[in-house]
Amino acid sequence: MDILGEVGNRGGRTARILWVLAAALCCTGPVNADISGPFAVEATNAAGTGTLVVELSEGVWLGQTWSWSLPAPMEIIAGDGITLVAVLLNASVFIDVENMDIQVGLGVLSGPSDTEFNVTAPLLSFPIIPFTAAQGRASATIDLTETEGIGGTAWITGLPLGSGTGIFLAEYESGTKRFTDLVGYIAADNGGTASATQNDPLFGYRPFYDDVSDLQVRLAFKISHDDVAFATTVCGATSDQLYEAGDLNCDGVLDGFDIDHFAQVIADWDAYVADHDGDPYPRCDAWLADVNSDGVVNGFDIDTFVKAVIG
Ligand SMILES: [Ca+2]
Ligand SMILES: [Ca+2]
Repeated sequence: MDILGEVGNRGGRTARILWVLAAALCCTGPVNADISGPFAVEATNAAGTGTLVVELSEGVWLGQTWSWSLPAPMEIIAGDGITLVAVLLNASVFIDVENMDIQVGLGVLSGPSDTEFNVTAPLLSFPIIPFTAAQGRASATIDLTETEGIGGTAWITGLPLGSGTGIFLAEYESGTKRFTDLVGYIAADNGGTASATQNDPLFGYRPFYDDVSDLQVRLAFKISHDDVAFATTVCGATSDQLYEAGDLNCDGVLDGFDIDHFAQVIADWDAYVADHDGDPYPRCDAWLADVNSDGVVNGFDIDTFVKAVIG
């Protein structure tokens, strides 16, 4: 029992403290949450490239939220200072820092040639949410209108063309990892309209299966010339424990299949950690073995675990 106690304590105290700290931060709101970087819209077509960059100082901070909206439609002009690339009909960003939510709205009129848009919202950072609790959601809606009415069609597609990449991207880890991408392609007939909505997941939140410490929303799309699109997207994260204590194989259920994994943690913490990093077993957290919640993983957890499995 002494040996097991040592196993539980060795190298684990610090981790436990960090884990408790992270949990405390999650449940009292991400006090160290912050946003960084500008809201940027870049439009490119045969006429050139034009950019709108909105710095954080241009938006409005209201308690735990930051927002900005375009006061009036705005022409996006190419680098030559003269040539029209596209028109921004509306644009708005709302970031709820406390609740880890980002909303972006955008209306564009494509230029005289097919136009690419790259839109990036500020990065929302927060204290790390461990993979055992990190969950996210994203939804997007787009309305497309064909404006010429002379036998034309309108289309809008994610970038790069043909890859199936969504128009809306919800990313994390400074944009290096993808949570989801939504709405790949829609089209409208001559003078007509088309719209699409997609939610991931359909309701509520789903696991990232990864540690998460920031979120970013991007829109990357190409739209046919002279056509109009209005897009809105929402992306958010939440911290909600996914696995109950004792679920040592992290399959979401506490049952007999956890016994071998629990026994391994108690006997050999390091071996458990090595085996549960995704190979050969799914990533899981050895601290879930602290079923009696005394802050230590050791033989004193066995009785509680057995009762939990049987009960
Ligand atoms: Ca299980
Ligand atoms: Ca314990």
